Amino acid sequence: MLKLHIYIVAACLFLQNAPLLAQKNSTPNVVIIYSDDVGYGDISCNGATKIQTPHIDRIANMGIRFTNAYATSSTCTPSRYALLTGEYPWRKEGTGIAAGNAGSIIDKDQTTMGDIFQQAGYQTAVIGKWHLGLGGKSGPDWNGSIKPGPQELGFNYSFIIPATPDRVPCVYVENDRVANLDPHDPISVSYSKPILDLPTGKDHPELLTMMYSHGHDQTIINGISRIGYMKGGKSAWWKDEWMADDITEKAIEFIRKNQSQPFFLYYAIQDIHVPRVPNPRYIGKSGMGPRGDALVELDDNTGKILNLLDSLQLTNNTLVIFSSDNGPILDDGYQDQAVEKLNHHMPAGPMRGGKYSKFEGGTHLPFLVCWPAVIPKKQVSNALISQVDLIASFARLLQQDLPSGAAPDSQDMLDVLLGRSEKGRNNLIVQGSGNGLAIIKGNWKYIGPSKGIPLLKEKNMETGNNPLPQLYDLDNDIGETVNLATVYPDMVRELSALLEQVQQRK
Ligand code: NG6
Ligand code: CA
Repeated sequence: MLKLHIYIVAACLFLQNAPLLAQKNSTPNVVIIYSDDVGYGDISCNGATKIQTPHIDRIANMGIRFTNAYATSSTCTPSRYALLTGEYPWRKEGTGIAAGNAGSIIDKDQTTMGDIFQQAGYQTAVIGKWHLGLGGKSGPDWNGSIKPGPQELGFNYSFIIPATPDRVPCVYVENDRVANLDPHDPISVSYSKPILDLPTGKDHPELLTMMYSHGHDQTIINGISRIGYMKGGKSAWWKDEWMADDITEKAIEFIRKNQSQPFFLYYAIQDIHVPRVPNPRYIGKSGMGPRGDALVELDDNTGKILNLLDSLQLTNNTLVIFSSDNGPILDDGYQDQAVEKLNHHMPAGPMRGGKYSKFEGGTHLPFLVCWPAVIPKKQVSNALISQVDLIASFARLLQQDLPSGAAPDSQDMLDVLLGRSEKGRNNLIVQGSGNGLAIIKGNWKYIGPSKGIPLLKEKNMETGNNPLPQLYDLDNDIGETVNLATVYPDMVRELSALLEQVQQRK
């Protein structure tokens, strides 16, 4: 009798808690750790041996390591556009690498990933690199209220680098204002003509603490010359060596503040984009110069976020994703010894090309997912998946409808993300620099003919552009060494037709 009672009480408790459990399992906290210019081979769980990334690897150990995951593009702005909107960036004009004073690239009426989380009752934040333009068509008013910005695009809170660490203005924007701006020292920014107040790298190389290798010879801020000209705003200038700390601190604050309700954090740390200026704590840690040291910094900051989730007992019900916006590059414009100190490390793993490239190195990236309450540990998934799919997948997880026409290229890959299925996308389009696109289907990759230059000489980077069609068998040749286009003309025809068809479809 007593036993029966216990069963009944237990059953009642279970039933009472069932909706809660179900609800909990559909409203995890979500943290996207979106690193910058980190290649597939840059993390030790993907095979790096010259560098160790134990904290990043923890995510793989707690969940799934994807071997076949992609960004849509091999540069930042288009990849971030796709991540947040679920639309292939080449469908929209103006999604190339954005200048530091570009107007907002995402329209206010587009549905973003932030919107989906907000609709589901989450607190949302973007903290780190934005690089999707700010303000109206003519760009932001740096000395006033900067709108539209992340707050108009689904984020309750934002603390951002407007563009890139190598582009002016070198200030953070917190919500709609430049942080720490002294109104008596207003900011002006120009990407066309020099503003004469501050010296440039071109005219005053003797003032530089890090010499440029190509481009990056305009206004000098903190001893580093940048892309673009600026003056004023001195009290608001970031300190490059504290940038990762500043971003991580704000992320920690946001998580702490929202620990008792569902939150979505898009943590877009600037590492390991140029200029690579890790905090002095990390200097010399990798033996590979600033690029390797910035990787150690990235890993350490990832650890800080994971440790915080542990200490707040949020790990179990937080879905964490680690990825990168585009593939790796060694010399991206500063003389920081990335080439000289590489020590046989392979940033893109076995893949050809990197940042700016249509070859695999450009878009085939680290992608790790954990959510301990739901996803079993230590899995490897070979499913074809793209960052563009996250918004539709989250919409299903959160049981939110996407408005019609929103996120047109995003496919619901929730089961793949949660390790319940290996059935990834049927096909995926990837974009490099230069015209033309590439499509991946099964083991085949077709790169359409392109007039773009085949080699970025000063960066020593192959773009994958070729006036002839290219076809690679990724199962047997992930390094894209043998062009099989003339051997399998039918496959070339099929994939170029499919590429065309997806391009036409809206
Ligand atoms: C390029 C910059 C490069 C980097 C890139 C954007 C030059 C010569 N090169 O134009 O250094 O800033 O833009 O990188 O200016 S991304 O990761 O944000 O796409
Ligand atoms: Ca990038």
